[in-house]
Amino acid sequence: MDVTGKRVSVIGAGKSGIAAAKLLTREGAEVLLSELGRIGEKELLSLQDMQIRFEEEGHSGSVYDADFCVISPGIPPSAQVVKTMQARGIPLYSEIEIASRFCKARIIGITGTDGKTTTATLVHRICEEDGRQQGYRSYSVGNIGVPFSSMVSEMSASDVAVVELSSYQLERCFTFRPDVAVITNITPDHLDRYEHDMQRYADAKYRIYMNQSGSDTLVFNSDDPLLRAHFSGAADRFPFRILPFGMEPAPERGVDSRLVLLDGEAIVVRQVSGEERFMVTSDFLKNSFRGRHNISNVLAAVAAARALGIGNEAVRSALREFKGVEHRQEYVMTLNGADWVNDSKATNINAMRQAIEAVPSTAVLIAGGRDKGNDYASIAELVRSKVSLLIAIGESKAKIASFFDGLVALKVAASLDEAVSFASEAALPGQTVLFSPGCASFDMFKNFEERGQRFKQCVHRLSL
Ligand code: UMA
Repeated sequence: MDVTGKRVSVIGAGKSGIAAAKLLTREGAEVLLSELGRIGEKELLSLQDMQIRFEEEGHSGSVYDADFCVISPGIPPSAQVVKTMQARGIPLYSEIEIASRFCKARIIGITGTDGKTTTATLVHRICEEDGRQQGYRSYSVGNIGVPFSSMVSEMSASDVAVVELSSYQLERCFTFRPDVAVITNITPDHLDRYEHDMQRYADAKYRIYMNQSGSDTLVFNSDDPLLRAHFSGAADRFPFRILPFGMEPAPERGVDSRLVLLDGEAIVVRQVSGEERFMVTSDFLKNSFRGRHNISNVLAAVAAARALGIGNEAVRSALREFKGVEHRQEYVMTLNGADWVNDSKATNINAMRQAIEAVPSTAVLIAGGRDKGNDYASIAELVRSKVSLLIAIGESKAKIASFFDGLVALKVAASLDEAVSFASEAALPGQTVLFSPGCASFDMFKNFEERGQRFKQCVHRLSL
């Protein structure tokens, strides 16, 4: 992509906007970075250093004086600035689209409602292991927290970019074409952004494969009913290779040629030359990395590694070493015989369900935060059977308390600190204290990372 002399407006000076502004400036574009709020001091200095034009506290009319615009993922299509850009016919691109146009490396794109960060991290570790032997580097970028644009200039053709992708980031991708695309699952989330239309949310995710062809591979979870239906009979309909994985017994018809599957405790890779028993789950499951959903994430990563042609030893070694991802069912410590688990990343009901299911015995559950239109009916029975005490926090505490009243023992806490102290009084040896909010963090914290850190601090304080 030649952007020399092009006038580009970058809207939003969060992580991705700043990274895109810097990349485009280095590539010769005339950038205006425009932010509705304030830009941090450190970021301001780095922009000044590179002589990047910026504005704060609102988008002026100058943003429309552009050949194209890069929009940050957190800015919804309903934002006035987006509507005006569209009305004026100014092309809008996502930061991922821009980065990918400068990317020489092979791209592994990973999306899905849940499990994408864990799967992306697994794939990245496998590639790192393989890259050490084969002489290439692996980069972990995208929704995971490091903007693709910030690293793309370092990458060479033999490297691998493992890009975690949210639906927001895929919305304004047009030529983005991963060599390997992975979809972990699609369940209701972020529906406020998609006018409560599940199909629109799924369609944003499906953009991951829209430019794939011949030599590219799509890996998908055939246990997911929506994905199974979508890719049913896919071989004839899509111009790329399809590689399903799954834990449930393969259905008689439809997508049943699973290539990576679970047979009892064994991961099996099925191919033309026969079936290969690859590993058993006890080789990689451990206190810090457990639960059926994580077996599913491993299957996705094994399938992606196959698609990349990575040898078995690198995959086995990376999986054996893997200790999970921070804030995703992260084991914190054992106190008086009870395990404390930080699952702050669980911002929807599906993630919360997976965390409760992964608890080996019973749980004291701390949940709540900013509600995203949660319907608790689907986990009511699970909570009744596995949770001995539910402690509700945050903006949604009244909603949670009223839904679960009479179903399970309940407490309402004024803060996360208070919830932790209630939990420590109630937890019995052998139980798990699970912090799995099922809600967004923005009612009380900057983000889920800050929320998880706070939880861990509170738990560590208990041990002093
Ligand atoms: N803003 C405007 N004008 C507006 C509205 C907002 O200027 O009309 C400004 C905001 O004040 C803010 C910026 O635009 O400064 C928007 O930034 P952003 O929300 O897009 O955040 P970034 O810092 O660029 O981080 C983004 C992702 N954030 C979101 O998608 C909300 C990060 O994912 C990602 O790690 C990062 O890019 C690097 O790729 C976070 C996330 O919460 C983890 N993702 C969601 C999720 O996982 O559920 C999708």
